[in-house]
Amino acid sequence: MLKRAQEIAAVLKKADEVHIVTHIDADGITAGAIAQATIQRLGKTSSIECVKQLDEMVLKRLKKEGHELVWFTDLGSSIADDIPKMTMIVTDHHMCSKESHLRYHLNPHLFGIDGSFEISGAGVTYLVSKTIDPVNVDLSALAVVGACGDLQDRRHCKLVGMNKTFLEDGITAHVLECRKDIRFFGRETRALPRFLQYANDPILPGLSGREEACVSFFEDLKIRLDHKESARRWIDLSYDERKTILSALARLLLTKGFSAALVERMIGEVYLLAREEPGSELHDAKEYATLLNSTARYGKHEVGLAVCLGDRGKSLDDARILLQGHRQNLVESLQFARDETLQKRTYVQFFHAGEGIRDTIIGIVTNMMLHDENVDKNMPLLGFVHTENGDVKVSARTTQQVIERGVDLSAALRHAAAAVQGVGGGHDIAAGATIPKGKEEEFLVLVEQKIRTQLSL
Ligand SMILES: [Mn+2]
Repeated sequence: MLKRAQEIAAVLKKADEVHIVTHIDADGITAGAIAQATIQRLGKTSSIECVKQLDEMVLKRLKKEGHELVWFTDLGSSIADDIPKMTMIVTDHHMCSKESHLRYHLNPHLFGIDGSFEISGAGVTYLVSKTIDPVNVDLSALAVVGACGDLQDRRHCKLVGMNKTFLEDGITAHVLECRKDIRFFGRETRALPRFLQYANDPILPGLSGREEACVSFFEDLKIRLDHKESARRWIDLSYDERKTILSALARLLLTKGFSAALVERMIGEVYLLAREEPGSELHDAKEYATLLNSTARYGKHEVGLAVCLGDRGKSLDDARILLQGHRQNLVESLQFARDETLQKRTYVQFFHAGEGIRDTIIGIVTNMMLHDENVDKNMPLLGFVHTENGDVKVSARTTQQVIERGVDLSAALRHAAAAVQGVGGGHDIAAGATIPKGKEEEFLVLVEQKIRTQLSL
């Protein structure tokens, strides 16, 4: 992998101008920002764009625009062949076939490394950046934000593999800190009741999704929710208060029959951006990733990119406003998904949101739905939604326990989508596809066939 990174570094150093094409999620934005900072530091000109997916239309347009060099980050591994007269570099981590015809293609799967939890798109891009100039180690902070955005810490409740190396780079460069703490989202910014209400890994029986129950939970423990009229957050609590809460949560889970292993998932490594202000949306890597998601998924990728590249003025203000909107949208979309009847089949369960949910957040909503109390954790969940250009977007999510039985959603969706003239792929635990409208039933049958085969192997 390092050798390939060096080859790519050499190509980038020789170029005069680089056009970057990246994905619209947090990992994509951080990957794009790492690429852009790297090119800028080389004193070269760069331009950047974010796309929802890389299809023939985008490739055709890029070819027509006549770029000397295009650097694809967090996507591109699906490109079949090099395009004459346009040098293409790909730093991606999505599942891909080992026989790639692309010349400058860096993807962990080509080297037997798992791209779903050992390295993200931002990480692969950072590897090239660090190879170009060791001074770029400060960008490791963005690589860790990207990895957290892609939930790469989920399997082991901490970052492992190459991600861990990047974390160490960041600690050495004083841009990252690592702590052992509760893993729920919003340690730094969420008021305590909301902090528990939205916890989903593990879900908290009786508390997840119920604000009033969460308020009484804290009251019963004699934990004050406010201090001088401002809401207290997890980071405002004393050591003893945290201990009291954690033991109460552990008791709750154990009495409801959860395994000790699941209870332990509450605690893990959390990653802090040492140069950011504590209590801000940028201090915790997961919260940073969510802030970025709320820019690009609403067509404002330039805001997220500017924040990654250091703008703490107007762009950060704009990003915060977008985050508010994103939160509101998620709450409404999740409610919409809950109101849709969940349909259970033999090997999968699904809901079809029609026009009710934005296609850019269907993945997040499907993931939130999967952790809902009435959703079966033993089979994959698929969310369908109509896209602006008349197709259907599918997001599939499942749990670790299903993966361990041999299910690979990436392979299943890629196979089923291709059979109905669509495209699909992603990771074993989280995958997506775009298919023509009206092909949903045919697609579901094919996905189920594939999953049945995977389970029997
Ligand atoms: Mn990614």
